[in-house]
Amino acid sequence: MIKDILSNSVSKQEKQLAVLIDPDKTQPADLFGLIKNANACNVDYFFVGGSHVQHDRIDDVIIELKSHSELPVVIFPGSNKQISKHADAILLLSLISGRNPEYLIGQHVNAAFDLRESGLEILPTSYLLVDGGKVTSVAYVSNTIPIQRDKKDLVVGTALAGKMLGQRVTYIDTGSGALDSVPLDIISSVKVEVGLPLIIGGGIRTPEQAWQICNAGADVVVVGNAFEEDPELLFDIKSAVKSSTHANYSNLK
Ligand code: 1GP
Repeated sequence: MIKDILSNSVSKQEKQLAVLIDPDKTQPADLFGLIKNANACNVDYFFVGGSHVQHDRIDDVIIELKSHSELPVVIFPGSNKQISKHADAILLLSLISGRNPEYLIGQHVNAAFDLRESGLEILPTSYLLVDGGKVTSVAYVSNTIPIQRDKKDLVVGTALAGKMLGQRVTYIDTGSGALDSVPLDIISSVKVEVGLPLIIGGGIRTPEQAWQICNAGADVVVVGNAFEEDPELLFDIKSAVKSSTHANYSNLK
């Protein structure tokens, strides 16, 4: 079960890396290179999903991943259409930083019977958007306003409320292609105050950034765009994530 892999890593303080694949943006030729590198450096998960993905594309991509890799595949859905029985699990996201009922409960109701049929492992997840310096697709499509970067207490309070409502994972995102990643003080406060497995994504492009984010308290770092542009970056980011308990990033060089 993915929840056991995740909680084992959290308890051992072993940080993890997820490679995000957006089926609408990743061409089949690029996918092959990504899978090859992900296998070679043994990343922890493939996350698959996006704000505009067509249902049949998500199936195709997950089948392709499963036929060339044994790494776990977790759906990171942009809508109730993004369900595939070929994946290992799904992050059942409730977009609790927003006030759009569609993304708090509406899509979930539409997906409920299909999810039950799929047999997928379900990971109930608080999903919070924090401003990353530009309007990203997820903010536009979900019609929600990300929380401002200087509103740390609001982020912590929202994540805490998610935990009290029974969510098992916290995912804080600035959105794919964001200019800035989630501020480090937000990451460390949410980790201390909420204590659930913490996933951080959006705008992560360098090993240094990934290292700092893990060191601040993230348990899983998600990278999408940067690997689409340069699949070789996977090796450096994976080793930064793995080594993130070192006191100083420069010690690694
Ligand atoms: C977005 O967290 C992901 O939802 C990843 O973002 O594509 O900017 O790496 P990037």
